[in-house]
Amino acid sequence: MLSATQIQTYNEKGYLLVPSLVGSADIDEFNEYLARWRAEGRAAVQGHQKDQKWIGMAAVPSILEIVDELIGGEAVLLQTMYLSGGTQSRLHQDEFFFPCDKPTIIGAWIAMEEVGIEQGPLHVVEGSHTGPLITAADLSGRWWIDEGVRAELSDRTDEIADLDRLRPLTASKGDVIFFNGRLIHGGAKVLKPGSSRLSYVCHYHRIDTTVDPSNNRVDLTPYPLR
Ligand SMILES: O=C(O)CCC(=O)C(=O)O
Repeated sequence: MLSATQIQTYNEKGYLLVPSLVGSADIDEFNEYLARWRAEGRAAVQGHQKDQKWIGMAAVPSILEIVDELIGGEAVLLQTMYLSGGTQSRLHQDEFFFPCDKPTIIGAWIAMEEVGIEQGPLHVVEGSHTGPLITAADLSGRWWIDEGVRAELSDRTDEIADLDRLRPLTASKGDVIFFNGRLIHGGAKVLKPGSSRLSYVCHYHRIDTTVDPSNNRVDLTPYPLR
């Protein structure tokens, strides 16, 4: 259970790092499993739709309990990604990709090893979840078909982001960063090219929420975890 201060931090800043939620041995086992997965050339996204290990890590009780608490009800799993290096992805809001009828999207970013500043950690614009949301209607086409539209999304996001509040979130192995689906975030610059940066990112929403799948190229069928 979270403390009142932790809940207040999440509500005000749009994110919360909770230390040591996943045990080191469980992480090592998952990393080894994913190393084999990737060696077989399998895509490291949406693995939970076909694989029990992916589901197990997304449903670690200590994580799920906090997700439920922060979104105010039972969570279902929407999207998963295993990242092996810094993404340097431009600033964005996850709710752009997962438009929903209730703003209950939440990410859980699990540090699968020590992640320092050189590896290009997750970075977030503190408090930006309370600002405007960019939607597909603001853009001139489909982001996954046209690179130019993706750039347009990033440019618009840069315009609304208060970069004075951009925070790199370094983390220790087993820490989990929970972040609001409207929070502006991305991958910080990798200062040591080629360095490993293992993380497993799960996106959930509350069970009573409907996500419009038409703004995404992957299957977004919600996966019940209980
Ligand atoms: O880990 C990162 O670098 C970015 C992750 C991200 O954009 C996300 O989880 O939505």
